[in-house]
Amino acid sequence: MDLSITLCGALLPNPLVLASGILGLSHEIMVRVACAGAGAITTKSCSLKPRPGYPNPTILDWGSGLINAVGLANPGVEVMVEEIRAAKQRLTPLGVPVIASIFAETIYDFGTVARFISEAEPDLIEINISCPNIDDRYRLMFAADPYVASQVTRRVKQNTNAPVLVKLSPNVINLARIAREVVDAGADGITAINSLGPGTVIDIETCRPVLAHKTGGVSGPAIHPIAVRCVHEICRTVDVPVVAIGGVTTGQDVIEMILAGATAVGIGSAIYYRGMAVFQELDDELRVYMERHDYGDLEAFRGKALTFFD
Ligand code: RRO
Repeated sequence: MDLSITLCGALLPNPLVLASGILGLSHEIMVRVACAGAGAITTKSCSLKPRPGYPNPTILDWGSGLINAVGLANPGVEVMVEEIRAAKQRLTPLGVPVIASIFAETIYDFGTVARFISEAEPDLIEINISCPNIDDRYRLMFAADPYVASQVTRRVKQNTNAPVLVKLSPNVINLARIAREVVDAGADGITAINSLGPGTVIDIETCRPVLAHKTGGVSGPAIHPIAVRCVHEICRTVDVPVVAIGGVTTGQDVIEMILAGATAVGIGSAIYYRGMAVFQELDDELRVYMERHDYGDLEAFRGKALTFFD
């Protein structure tokens, strides 16, 4: 049985990708995740300059999922270039690609970060235009506006030869149009979704919001059905590979994403719930399903649910 996939020219041994923001800052941890069975590793989003992020608490298990306001904490692109170089040295022989996630505060800076990070020769670049934790309440996410999202995509494409994934947000009313615009602007693939919200959790004893930043992005099992709907909407609209993320915790969740048309599936909060062994366990769960249905590879059932939404 063959679980390998090709994602925008990169060969992955299996479709289970470490999602951005989870464990992906140092090369040692990236190697650990790859050795645990991930098919590709996405780094935490990095920006032009280092960012300290928001004060603690930055993440909370609220019962049916997680909520976070990490605040794009990262050591800056210069340090991440070195981390990715070191990670690639170890991961390329294992056949596990590295996806460099980048973020910037302006359309122009997205191009600059893309140019710098390309020096590390990541297998793919993921453009994070969908973080729900941006500080200024009057500034929209780049992912909220089809024109702005396409301009960011164009700028990054002009500054790198690596294939580019654009990470979209569920917190929009025109997801299909945004997907179409970024693909028309040159996106080689789409990652969907970033966390939902922002939301908030209030401590009923102190009457205060629990997160220091007060609001944060919601992830985990509670958002999974929303993620599946977003992935299906994107897959029926555009003809590029989609990395599906959002509350994927079980083998059933992985299969749902592939039936909705996903090429690869991102794993994030499931590491918190099931530990690092989750990659191997999901791989096993996927194989059991494929054996039961007599599928030899993922292509045999990818997008099989799409026609039922017509
Ligand atoms: O760092 C964060 O607070 C963060 C980011 Br960059 C993102 O893309 N999504 C999220 O839920 N948190």
